[in-house]
Amino acid sequence: MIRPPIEPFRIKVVEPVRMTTEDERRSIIAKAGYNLFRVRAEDIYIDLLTDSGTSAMSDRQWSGMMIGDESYAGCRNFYSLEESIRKIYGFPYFVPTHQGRAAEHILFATMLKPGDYVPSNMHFDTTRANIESLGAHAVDMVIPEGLDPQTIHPFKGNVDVARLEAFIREVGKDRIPLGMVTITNNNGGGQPVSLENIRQVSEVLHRNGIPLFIDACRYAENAYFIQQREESQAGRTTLEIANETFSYADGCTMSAKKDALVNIGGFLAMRDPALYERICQRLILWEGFPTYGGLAGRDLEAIARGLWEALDENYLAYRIGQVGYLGARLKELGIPLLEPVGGHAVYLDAKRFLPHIPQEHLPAQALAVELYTAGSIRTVEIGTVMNARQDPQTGETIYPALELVRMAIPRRVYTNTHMDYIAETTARVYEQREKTGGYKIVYEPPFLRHFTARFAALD
Ligand code: P61
Repeated sequence: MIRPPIEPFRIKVVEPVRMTTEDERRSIIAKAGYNLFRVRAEDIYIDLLTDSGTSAMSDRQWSGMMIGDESYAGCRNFYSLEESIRKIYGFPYFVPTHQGRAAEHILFATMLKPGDYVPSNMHFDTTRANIESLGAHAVDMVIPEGLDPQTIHPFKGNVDVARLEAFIREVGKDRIPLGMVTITNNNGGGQPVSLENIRQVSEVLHRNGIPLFIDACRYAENAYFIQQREESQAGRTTLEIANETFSYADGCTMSAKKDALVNIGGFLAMRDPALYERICQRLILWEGFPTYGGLAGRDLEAIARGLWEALDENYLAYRIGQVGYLGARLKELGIPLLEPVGGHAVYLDAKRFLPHIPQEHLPAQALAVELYTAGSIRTVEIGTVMNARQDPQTGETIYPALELVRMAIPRRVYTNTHMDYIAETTARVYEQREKTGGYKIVYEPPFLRHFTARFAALD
């Protein structure tokens, strides 16, 4: 008997959700071109599309919103956020942004030229798209274990440090204005990066005069995994681990919609005052004045408070425990998963779930559609639709190594009974897997196609 974790909160506000019939869902998903991004949220029972911006805020965060200072310049909540960032991240400079990708855009537009390279364990899709839209190259170099859904390793998000060194020698340090590490590695299954790996990456980059920026949106979940899995770190607090994590970096991009437990917001933080000056110029043009950066004062206060709540160890034990509980239930039911289970999501392995559908017929997309039709559960495809590339020389499609369906768990939102429902619905889809067919794309835009693409079922 697998026991779910006990919630370290009680529920003060509830939001009703509505169940539809299977026939209704068949018609809804067909009208949406079989793209779950195009389905209305009201037609979803359990929404696992993302853990981004979907958290339930605490009473302390809501009360902080009531003391939002909406002055154009120098609002008090900016200083409150500054204090949280200094104490947790240790960076002396930061600018708020409306969300993570705005921080990425401003950072890359300031630092990159066409033809430059940015190595990382794995770039998330917005990071990659922001780099590529400037004519630069986003290069992934996660350890080989990170690309195999079945290999058990405590830190599958680690950077392959030997490859990083070889890569710097090959393209030359002058073509690499910065290196990145994504914690936890979202595209690779929400897998953590060890403190030792971050230290080594920092050492290699700095030896070559290259700054390190951390994509920090799940920094607290990563710190918890370090505490639980990295032997030398067992006795330390998650705050101490976060402090040391960022001590190796020159800055970070942050989507506050994840581990700051808010519905909107982000920031870009750094050590270098000259870079900060240049960033402020761009920020004013695109986001807003440097003390609000595209957000309301109240949003800044909610982030300032959420950053601390995310580091609370009772919360983290429950949070990582709930995702782990869903993973364990699915495993018990024989469902093929990416293992170990990640921090913010369970990733179904579509290649093993639907082995009769070849990758060009989009098995992960097919599985996401089935989960919606069977139980009104919305998930997201992280496979060929999101990550396939065109070979620039031959024009041929390069398929991603991982063909996944992500069940991202919003923070403090669903109960453990919901987790049971998700596991049982998935088991029903698994039992009928042979009846599931593939899909083809009938419309796609040039960038980030998964948001708006439309599909048709193959016969
Ligand atoms: C997510 F389907 N993630 O996981 P922003 N870095 C990292 C992220 O996970 C991330 C951002 C930067 C989302 C939202 C999302 O195609 C998609 O605040 C590691 O969303 O701008 C966002 O932060 C960007 C889902 C984003 C998608 C793009 O669900």
